[in-house]
Amino acid sequence: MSSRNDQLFDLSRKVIPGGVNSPVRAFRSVGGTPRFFTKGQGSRVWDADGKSYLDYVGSWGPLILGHADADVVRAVQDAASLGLSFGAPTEMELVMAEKLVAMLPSIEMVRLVSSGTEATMSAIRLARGHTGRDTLVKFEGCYHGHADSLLVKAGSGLLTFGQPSSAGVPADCSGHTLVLDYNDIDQVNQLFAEKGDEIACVIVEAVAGNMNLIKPKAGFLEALRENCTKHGAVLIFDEVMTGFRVGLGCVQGLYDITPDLTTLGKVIGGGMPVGAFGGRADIMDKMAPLGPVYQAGTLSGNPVAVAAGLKTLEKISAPGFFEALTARTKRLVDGINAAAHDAGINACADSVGGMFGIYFRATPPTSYAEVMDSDKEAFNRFFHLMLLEGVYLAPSAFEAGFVSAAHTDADIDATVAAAACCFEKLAD
Ligand code: KE4
Repeated sequence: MSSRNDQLFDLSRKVIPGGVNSPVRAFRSVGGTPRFFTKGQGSRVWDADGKSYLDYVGSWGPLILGHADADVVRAVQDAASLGLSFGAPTEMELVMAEKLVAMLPSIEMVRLVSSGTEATMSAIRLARGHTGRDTLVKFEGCYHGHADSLLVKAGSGLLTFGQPSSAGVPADCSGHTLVLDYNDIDQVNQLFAEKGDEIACVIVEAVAGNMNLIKPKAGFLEALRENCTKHGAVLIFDEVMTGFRVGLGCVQGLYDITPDLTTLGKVIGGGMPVGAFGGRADIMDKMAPLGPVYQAGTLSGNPVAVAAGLKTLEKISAPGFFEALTARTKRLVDGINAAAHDAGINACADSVGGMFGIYFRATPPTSYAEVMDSDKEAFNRFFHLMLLEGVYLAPSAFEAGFVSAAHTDADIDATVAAAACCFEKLAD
């Protein structure tokens, strides 16, 4: 008898492309039927068949407090009871803006939007408007949302412009985007030496999480900062995923690098749709209605969504929050490393703050090529074995995982035990 997940997936595919509202949810990378969740509470989610899972996706990062945090839910209910949206300024979004300015020294001014894609798309347009230049630099394997200029794969050579990575993106749109190798300092220096005065901005996941978790090599972020400063290009840290996930100071605080603009999302919405872009006031002043760079949004700064984000930011600012989250994530990673070693499986794990990566290769990758060199098929088998054990990982070998404050040591230990069992099965 087919499960309720199967039934719902069959029905969804009749009216929603691929049965999902975002492609990664469709399990195409790992195979099988996506789980339709009916409820989340703390560290757990329940699917349409009533099976529960320890959740390490957390809606792809936002749920740093866990599912249905009572304080966040109450903040949403209280805000909603006063009206869902006004399309006019509210004090709630002022409080959020002041909070972000207070939390991140690099942010002097900020604009709220409704998604990470809106944040990065707007930041790139702003950088182009500010510099009067068109060329955008990104890194292969980094994902910054689905704006046309970002759906670009590397050109045939370092200095050749990218080609569209999606149908529907005009070549002349991607033709302003250069794609470099993440962590390749020589490429950055060479590009700027040859084209520095043409570059409007560099956008980077300062800690990458969309090709699994990859940390910046020593000197990589510094090279971006120095070259952008020298050539008048705007350095954009896309912290949509890492913002208030790796620490209260974000990646820019961990590595003490000051970007010119920062994009945020996920955690600042606490599970509701909030994105933001902000940074140097002299750049942000170019935004309409002040300046010539246009951007807008019906629900930008929505007070109900912002209420969820503000309560989340308030709770993660509690003393010791990130020390505890980082330690718990490290407990998971250390347990997985030990289990893989004991089972003789060529796999490892690594973490930064409350996010982690599991890699089917001997060592954590430092580049896109190394990520591609991992055993994707082994990950896919592991993913499904863990699903059977009641552990829900990101349904792709090329995604990071997330621990929440609701995950207990017992949850972590149960997850490690499940991983050990799955590694043993893989070794058979
Ligand atoms: P959204 O438009 O999905 O809110 O944000 C886009 C985005 C921008 N920048 C970074 C660094 C991001 O990680 C994202 C979105 N992350 C993916 C997870 N890999 C969202 C999941 C999905 O696409 O469904």
